[in-house]
Amino acid sequence: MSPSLNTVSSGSTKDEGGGVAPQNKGSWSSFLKSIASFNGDLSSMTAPPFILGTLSLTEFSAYWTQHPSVFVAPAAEKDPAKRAMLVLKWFLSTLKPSYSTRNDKYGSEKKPLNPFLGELFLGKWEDEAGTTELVSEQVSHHPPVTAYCIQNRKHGIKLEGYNGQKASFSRTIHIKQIGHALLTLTPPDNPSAPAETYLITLPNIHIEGLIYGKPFVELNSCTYISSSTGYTGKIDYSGKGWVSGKKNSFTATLYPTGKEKDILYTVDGQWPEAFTIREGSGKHGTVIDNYNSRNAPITPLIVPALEQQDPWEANKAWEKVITAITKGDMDTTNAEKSKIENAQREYRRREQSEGREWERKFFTRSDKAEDWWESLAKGMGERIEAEKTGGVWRFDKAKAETARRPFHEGLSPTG
Ligand code: HC3
Repeated sequence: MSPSLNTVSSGSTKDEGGGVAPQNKGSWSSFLKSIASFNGDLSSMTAPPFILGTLSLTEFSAYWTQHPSVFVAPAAEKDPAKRAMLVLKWFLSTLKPSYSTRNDKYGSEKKPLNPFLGELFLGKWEDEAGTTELVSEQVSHHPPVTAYCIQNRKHGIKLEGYNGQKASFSRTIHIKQIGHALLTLTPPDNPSAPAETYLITLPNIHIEGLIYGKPFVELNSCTYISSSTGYTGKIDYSGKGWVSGKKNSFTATLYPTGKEKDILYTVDGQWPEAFTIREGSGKHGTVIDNYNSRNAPITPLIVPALEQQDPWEANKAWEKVITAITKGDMDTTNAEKSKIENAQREYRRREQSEGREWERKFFTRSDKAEDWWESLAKGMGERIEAEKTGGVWRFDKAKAETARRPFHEGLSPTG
């Protein structure tokens, strides 16, 4: 049975001992040799059995909201600058769940399952923030792209986004994240005003500790959050250098867009541990919040029981593969994966010969981003690279209202 059925945080198989077990040392060095020339989609990275994870990338979308009350907090703040700061705080609080939950004690980051086109991951969180709903769908296979929408209707807040990854090797594995997230909220001081938006860029990643067989994620350079209310959050990531520095560190600043020197808030810390939010610039401003990433209460994601899941839902679709990986049974793992891959090839062949496309259940593609979206990106020196994600993927409310199980009647991921 999948270890990831009820909560995302209990998802991956952990190597509690840390490092590669003696019997796996040979296949680990073969893996390191094989990735030295690696370049491309994560799906083409072949990994030895003991580093195969049991979480699919569609499930990773849930890491955005392990703390629903932090997610909805901006919706209650009347001052726009403080609201932007709370959005920044929430984003920083998602870094530990996203990039180190699976890897808490020792470097043991595993290779996730590569979603197939049409794979769904649906769930919700219920807590003092009310109900927060999650929809995640694999919307493209070539290039691989996952889209998601997370919304809390009570607080009028919605996060939608899509992302793909491009991997390359140079001293270690580098992963470029392509895509964006967009947070939309209704300002509480003026509920009749148009919703405000925050465009969020995604950090690039490299893997540390490969040589020691203890892989963990480190984030690179910087990302931005640009708001329609005229504020920019800039997050600079850094790691442990040869001489100084601590792993998984960052410094973030919030300033009026275009005035990078007029810092309103500064945040610094280590994202898997803790961070401090101060007023103004540098280390001397008044502390207004200390956030402890380790103790922050996690609300478990509720996903339907396996028997109630549709064949296109991740846990159901990957059930046999997950069981086989958990048992270390590689023959069955490969046989069950092949069933999915072969059926997917057949679906694509048929669609091509019939001149139609796979039907996405919750998201719709457009060829380019709307102008206001491009202009938020431009303010951060970025561009919406629609050509790299098979288009721009937006949550489609009309589709979502009619989508229900069985999602693709008569069809299953294995054909
Ligand atoms: C790089 C990564 C796969 C991609 C994961 C992404 C970028 C997926 C989208 C989420 O929103 C955020 C996210 C978090 C973690 C990222 C994974 C960490 C490790 C994994 C590599 C492919 C694993 C490499 C295998 C090994 C054995 C070297 O660790």
